[in-house]
Formats: sequence, C-alpha cells, structure tokens
Amino acid sequence: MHHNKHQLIHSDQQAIVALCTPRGSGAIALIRISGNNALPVTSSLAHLSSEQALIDAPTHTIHHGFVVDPATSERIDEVLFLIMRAPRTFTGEDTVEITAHNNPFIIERIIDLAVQAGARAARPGEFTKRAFQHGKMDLVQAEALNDMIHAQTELALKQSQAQMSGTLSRALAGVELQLVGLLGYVEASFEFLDEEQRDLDFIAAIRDRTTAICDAIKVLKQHFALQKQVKQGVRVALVGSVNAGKSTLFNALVGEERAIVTDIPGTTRDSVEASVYRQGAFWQFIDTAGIRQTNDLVEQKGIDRSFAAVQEADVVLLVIDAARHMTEQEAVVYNELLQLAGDKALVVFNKIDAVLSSLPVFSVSQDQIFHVSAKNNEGLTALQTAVEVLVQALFAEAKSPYLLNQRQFKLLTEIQVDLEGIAKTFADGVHYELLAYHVKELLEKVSELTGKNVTEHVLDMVFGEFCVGK
Ligand SMILES: Nc1nc2c(ncn2[C@@H]2O[C@H](COP(=O)(O)OP(=O)(O)O)[C@@H](O)[C@H]2O)c(=O)[nH]1
Ligand SMILES: [Mg+2]
Repeated sequence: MHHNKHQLIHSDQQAIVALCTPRGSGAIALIRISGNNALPVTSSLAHLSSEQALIDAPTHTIHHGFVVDPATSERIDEVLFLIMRAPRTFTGEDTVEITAHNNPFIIERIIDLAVQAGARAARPGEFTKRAFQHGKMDLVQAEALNDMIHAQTELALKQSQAQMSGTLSRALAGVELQLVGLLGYVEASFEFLDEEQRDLDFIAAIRDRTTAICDAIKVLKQHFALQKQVKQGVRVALVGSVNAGKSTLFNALVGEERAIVTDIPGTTRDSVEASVYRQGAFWQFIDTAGIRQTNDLVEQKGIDRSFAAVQEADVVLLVIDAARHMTEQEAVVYNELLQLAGDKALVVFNKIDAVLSSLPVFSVSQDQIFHVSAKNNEGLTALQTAVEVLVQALFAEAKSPYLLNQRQFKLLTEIQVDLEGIAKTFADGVHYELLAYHVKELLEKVSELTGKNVTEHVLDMVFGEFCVGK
C-alpha cells in the first residue's frame, strides 16, 4: 500500500507481547508476540511435540507443544503455536500467537518469559500501530478497526467494517484528488495563461472547484451529530417524581427485575442502568432516582439529576403517578423537563388501575401521552411501540455511510473552513501564489487524516484509545 512519510517515524522493531483475549473466564487465551525477534524469543521458550525447533518452522503453520521455562525446563502450559512470518501478518512483522489455557498465572508466566527472552509488554493499540507503520492499513482504517471492536449496534458494525475495507479512505482520497486538481489549475493558470484571460475564467473556475470540494466534505460530515446512537446505542431515561412507579416500569420494559422496587419513597438513590439488545442495537434503559418532595418542597438534587438524564437521553419517559394529585411545584418541574426533552419525550401516566378522576394536562401532542399500569402490565405494548418508533427515526436519520470520529470531523471542518476562506479572499482580488500556498496546506491536512503525514503525537493519541492486545 502506501509508502509514506509515516514510515520515517522511528518504529522500534523489538518484539512486543500481550494477551489479546479478555481477562477472566473462558477456556482459551491468546498471547501474541510480534516483532523482528518474535521467532527467536518464542523459540527460546517453546518445546514443540515434533521436537523441531520453532525457529525452523515454515510460515503459517500451527504446532502443538509446551511453553517451558528455559532456566528450569519447567513446563508452564500445553499450548498451540501459530507461526507467521512477515510480511503476511496483521502487523506486517514476524508474529507468533500462542493459544494457552486461560489462567491468569499461566498467562503472566508466559508473558514474563517472553519479556525475559527479549520482548517487551505491548502498549495499548501497539499491534495496530505497527500494522499502520508497515503500511498494512491507513490511519482511517485503523480507527475503523477500533470502532468495529466497540460497535454497539449492527449498523455501526457494518459501517466500521466497510471503513476497514477502505470506503472512507477512498472518499478522502477523492477529496485529495480534487485539491490536487485545484492546485494544478492554480499553478497552470499562473504560469501559462495571459493576464487578461486568466483573471476572467480563473475566478469562476476556482469558485466552482472550491465549492465542489466543500460540498464533498459536507456530505462526509453529514450526520456526524447523529452518529452517537449508531455508535453507542440508544439511551431511554425514566424520570419523574419518587414513587411514581419508574422502577416498576423500568423492570417491565427491561423484562427483568433489575431495579429495586419498594413503596418507601426514594429507594432508588442513584440511577440504575440496564442494557438490552433490541432491533440490532444496544438500548440503555436508565432508571433515575426521581424527584423527591419533602414538606411541600421539591428537592433540588433530584431535579438536577433528572435534567442531566434528560439531556443525555435519546428517549425520555416522564412517569407521572396517576393515583395522586400533582402538586403545583411538580407541574412546574414536569413542564420544564418536557420543554427540554421536546420531541424525544413521552408522558406516561402510571397506576391507571388506581386512577384519579381527572389527570393533569400537558402541552404535548396526544400521541406523546400514554396510560399504563406498570404493575399490572397494562398499556405497555403501546408505550413500547412508541419508543421503538422514536428509536427507528433516530437510526433512519443517521444513515450516513461513514462513521467519523472527533479527530476526523475536526480536520474535515478545518479544511472546509479554510476552503470557504479561500473563496472569500477571492472577492478581494486574486493572489495566485498565496492561493497555491493555501491549497498545499490543505493537502497536508488531508494527509493528516489518512495518516500519510502525521506526527508521533497524533499516532499516540489515535492508538492510545485502543486496548492492550489490539
Ligand atoms: N397501583 C399501582 N401501583 C404501582 C404501579 N406501579 C408501581 N406501583 C407502586 O408504586 C410504588 C412505587 O413504585 P416504584 O417503582 O418503586 O416507584 P419509583 O420511586 O418511581 O421508582 C410501589 O409500591 C409500586 O408497587 C401501578 O401501575 N399501579
Ligand atoms: Mg425507583
């Protein structure tokens, strides 16, 4: 792939070692060793059943054997060694993967032995960083890999997989090509065309080209704000007064006894969250502590927490106790909460089995109002459906083909702003050299996106978000 400046960034080739599977329960653990000396390092602590020396094994072969402590010949574990020589490996370096039994003492010993033999513990994201440094993928693909591992919805998974195969990289390459075209045009016009004619055609052509590039960037940036749900799943928050039945409703919606329900007001001290997998996404239900009323005073802390929950949520269920009268203060707080939540709010009158003669009125549309009995499972289907409709609308809006992260979004925005700046400069007269200079700067920013021209600092920021073993 690319042979770019980034390869000039010093990369030490010393073998790195890490556990690549999660710690904790599970039968098998995978330890990866990658680097120039990965084979000699592993060979020194490997005893293959074939009696062959590991270092002589052909590439892309699997061998049964034991990890042994070379100092004492003690057998640490019975394992499989997967041997892969560069360059046809994930990192592009010689790599050995050891499949061991998943016991923390075994894993610790194997890693220790590898370190004693000349490897060092890998830093977060270091395997992927090396894959990037060896031209196995560009920065955008590496970031997509991280997104894929952490995808909380099927849509996010699909988009990050597409990005790993290079869809976003290609789109960025398209922007780069447009900029190169613009630069070429600027320089050609500057050198070849005669003054008169140049000024006339030039301005219009430059405008067209900068506008086209801006439009392309706008398409890429579209829906960035809506990606949150695609990436992280949706948040459904239950707010309202203490004892309204939020926890009962929460349990009914989640389908498990996740929150504690009692008739002592204020049982749920902090918010309780439950994650369920529905319609290709993780849904986070949040049961808040609720708004408490003491001696006719509404406790401010509960209000603050409710507002915070509404702010962060994608769907808000304002649960109201239909079995008692609403106080004036509650009415004020509820209306403020509804105002903040807007379209994402549903008003849920709970306890309709014990309903008062008249229910309070809120200024929301009729299809935002529901009457349920969480305790008796009444009216819940209609409420569930309404929540699903709101969630579907969120995903329908967020159907851009790309997932951008903050870094990418920020760089694209900078490029767009600079381009718009160029267009404005033109209104005051054409300065060709300056223009060429600006376009070159923009080209550098684009290559910072794909990683062709990045500093070690940027790399550390990108790969630092990964986990150890990735
Ligand atoms: N009659 C009736 N009582 C309910 C209903 N939902 C909850 N409750 C009762 O209301 C009380 C408070 O419920 P809880 O879920 O803890 O309220 P929270 O403080 O809002 O979380 C409990 O005694 C529940 O059994 C309902 O639909 N009908
Ligand atoms: Mg509760």
